[in-house]
Amino acid sequence: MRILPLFALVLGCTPTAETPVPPTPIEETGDVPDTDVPPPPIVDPDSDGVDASEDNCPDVPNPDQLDLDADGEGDLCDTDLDGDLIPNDFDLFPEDPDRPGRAINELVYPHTASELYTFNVNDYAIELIGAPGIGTMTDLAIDRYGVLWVMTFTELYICHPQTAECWLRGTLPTYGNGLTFVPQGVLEPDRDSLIAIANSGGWALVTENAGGPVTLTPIGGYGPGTSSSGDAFSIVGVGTYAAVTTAGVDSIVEVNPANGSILSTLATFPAASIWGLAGWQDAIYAFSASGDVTFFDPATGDASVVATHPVSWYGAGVQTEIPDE
Ligand SMILES: [Ca+2]
Ligand SMILES: [Ca+2]
Ligand SMILES: [Ca+2]
Ligand SMILES: [Ca+2]
Repeated sequence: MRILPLFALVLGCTPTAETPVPPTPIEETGDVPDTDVPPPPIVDPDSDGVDASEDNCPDVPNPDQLDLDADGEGDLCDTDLDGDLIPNDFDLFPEDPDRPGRAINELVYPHTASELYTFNVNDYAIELIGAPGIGTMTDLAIDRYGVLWVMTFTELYICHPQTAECWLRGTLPTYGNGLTFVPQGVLEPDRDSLIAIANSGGWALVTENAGGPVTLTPIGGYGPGTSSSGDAFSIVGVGTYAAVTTAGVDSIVEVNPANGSILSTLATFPAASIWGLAGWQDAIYAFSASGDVTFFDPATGDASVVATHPVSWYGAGVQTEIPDE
């Protein structure tokens, strides 16, 4: 009868019970347990205290990491600070994404003496942007980033392509009749070049001087006997074309963008005064003093009036590069 309690006692000491584990002796080999390894030193080539893997300007010291447009490129190394797709060097307001505004794809920009318009290359719709109130506008030009420049008889402006707000850039030493950009690489390696065209047909490179009188450097022109009818345009991959007057008749010519010399005559318009010229892929649009817009195909020579507006067109402009978007 004493066997059962003993059996119970034996069961209470089964191997399932916890048994104390003696501490592992620290080996005296000099090894340090993994949990005590210090973090590796940060990689910081510009020494601004921010690890290169997280530094929004890895090569420029910018401990504040400021990033105005939140595009992951810090302000000190972002070539387009405000993210409006106009690089800082060409952005009159490099910290304002809403100014100076960009031309919209598939629109060209005709104007009258006082009003800016858009002309849609797909449906030929004409829309009024507004009246800048800067005096008589003789022509406009648009660079590859979509920045729109306007020339009056006496001054040069940048104007917003959606609001018609304008900002003075300089005064003109002489009267100009036409304005265009020619693409970068033609006259200047790293920028589109602004060209003013005189009534006589002379071409001059426009250089700004901090808001003062701009410098006009003659580079060529249409040649003897041919004057400017009012405009020219140049698009990468499309060509450089001008509206000229010879013996009282207006024509569209292809010109050398480096000096304005005439390469060939594409069409003559005995009955029209072509004061504005713009284009798009496989298309030239002539804006006349009568308000007509004539489509001209430089490959086939076909021409037809595609729109008319009750105004007198004074000029037109289109950017130097057709966007991919
Ligand atoms: Ca940095
Ligand atoms: Ca940025
Ligand atoms: Ca910008
Ligand atoms: Ca801007």
